[in-house]
This record gives sequence, structure tokens and C-alpha cells, in this order.
Amino acid sequence: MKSAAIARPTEAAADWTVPQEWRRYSADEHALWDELFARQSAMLPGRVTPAFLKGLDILRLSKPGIPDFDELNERLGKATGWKVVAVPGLVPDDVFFEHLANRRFVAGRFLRTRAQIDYLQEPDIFHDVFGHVPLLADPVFADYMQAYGEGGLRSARFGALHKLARLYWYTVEFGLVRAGGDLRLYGAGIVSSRTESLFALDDPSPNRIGFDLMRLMRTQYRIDDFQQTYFVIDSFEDLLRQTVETDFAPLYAALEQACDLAPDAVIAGDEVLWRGTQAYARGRP
Ligand code: HBI
Ligand code: FE
Repeated sequence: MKSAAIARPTEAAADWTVPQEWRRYSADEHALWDELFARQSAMLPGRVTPAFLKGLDILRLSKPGIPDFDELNERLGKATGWKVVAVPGLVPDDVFFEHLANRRFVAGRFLRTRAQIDYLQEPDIFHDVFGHVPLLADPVFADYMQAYGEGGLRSARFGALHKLARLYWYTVEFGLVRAGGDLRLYGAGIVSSRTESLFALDDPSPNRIGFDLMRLMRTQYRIDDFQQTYFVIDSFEDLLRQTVETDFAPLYAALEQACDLAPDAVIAGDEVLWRGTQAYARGRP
């Protein structure tokens, strides 16, 4: 998440984009994409929010091989006016927000190797396209992502970027949503991971806590392991409404006074849907 020090590669444009160069993917890479796709899409029915499956369908992501962004963008553009653009890797926060605010989603163009099939640090094309892009075909989630980008551009003035980054983390990357009496996955970091898509819903270890914007922005997160807490939204409509109707300036001011919360904290006022045992986290180095 710290990106102050990344330098723009010379092949990238001023906005950090690069051509996808779809023709350069090897047969092995297309085959690995197919394997990842089959493995993840098989475990998602009944676990992921229906809007995600609808997005896979609208965008025809089940077509074999790594998606060609030009073709993907025709479908995505028709659905919500969003567009996927390729970048070499992590981009600086302001660049990231500027793209989101203009309904462009930056995606890595490289694919993980077989040795990294279950874990890699940088977002590759499978995480970015399989994980994030299906929900960009959902009109409400699409508006939320744009609102997040606009909020990100504003947050710089308040020096509150790392607080706002938590909102992205605990919603866009690792969010859960209510569905009837049940919970469903929607975060891209979960749905693109075989192990976390089981852990986040079924494991007794993590807390599952009702979404509360201020509470969430006080909560530290782990970047290197399963989350210790998942925040549960009521719906995309509610998430969007809270994000656009809230004036973040007084929230940021209040956050400066409030202390940060540990990733496993449970505090008075939390709507605890599941009090985690934290057994998994305690067994880790
Ligand atoms: N760059 N390519 C890329 N992908 C991201 O998800 C990303 C980024 N730069 C910054 C960033 N995310 C963060 O600022 C957000 O997670 C808040
Ligand atoms: Fe991501």
C-alpha cells in the first residue's frame, strides 16, 4: 500500500498505463489462466454474491484463455461505462485514484507463475480481472468504485490516505455482504483466492462484524495472511449511499483523536455476527 517510492517504468505512459499486448501471452499462460478460472469459479456458486456470477456472465469471462482487454472493454463499457487499462504493477495512490474516479480500473498484465499459484504479493491479471472486474459490471458497485476514487483524491488534503485505504481493503478486497440470513463473498482478494474463499465464510477463526465506517477506518489490517476480521455490509446500495452521503472531513478529524484498533479487536458497539476464536492467527509465526 505504500507507494511513494515506486518509479514509473520508461515504457509506461504519463498515466502509468501500458498496452496489454495480448498476443504475447504464451500457451502455458493461457492454460494456467484456464486452470485458475476453473478452480475458482467452481467454488463460488452459493458462496459469492450473485452480482459477481452475473458479472462473469455479462462479460463472458468463462471464454477460454486470458481475456483480451479490448474485447472485455466492449462488454464492460456497455454494462457500466467502466474500462480496464493495463499497468506494469503497483501504481502510486494518486494515479490509482485518478483512474478510478474516471471509471478506469488499472490491472496488472502479467500472470503469476505456477509456483505462485496460491500466493503472490503484487496484483496480477488473475487477481485484477477475475477478482475485481465482474463487479464493475454491476451498476451500483461500479458507482461505489468511482466514489472511492473521488474520495481518494480528496483524502490527500487531509493526510488521511492510509485511513481511507482501509475502506478499500475491508470492502473491495476483503468484504462480505449479507444475503438473507446468510453471508456471501464479494471482496476481490477473497474471491481470487482458493483458500481464503473457504476461510472467510466457514472458518471459526476470524471475526465477522457489521460494517461501520468509522470503526472500520480505525482498524489495522494484515497484508500477508488471512484477515482476522471481515466487515459485513448490508448491500452495495447501502455501501454506496454511506460513502457518498458521508462528509469524510469530520471523520478524518475524529480519526486523528481515536486510537487504531488491532486487526482482531472486538469493541463495545460492534455488531458482532461471529466472534472469532482467532485460533488460526494464533497458530501463525
Ligand atoms: N496499484 N496496480 C495497483 N493496484 C492497486 O490495487 C493499487 C495500486 N496502487 C495503490 C493502491 N492500490 C492503494 O492506494 C489502494 O489499495 C487504496
Ligand atoms: Fe485488488
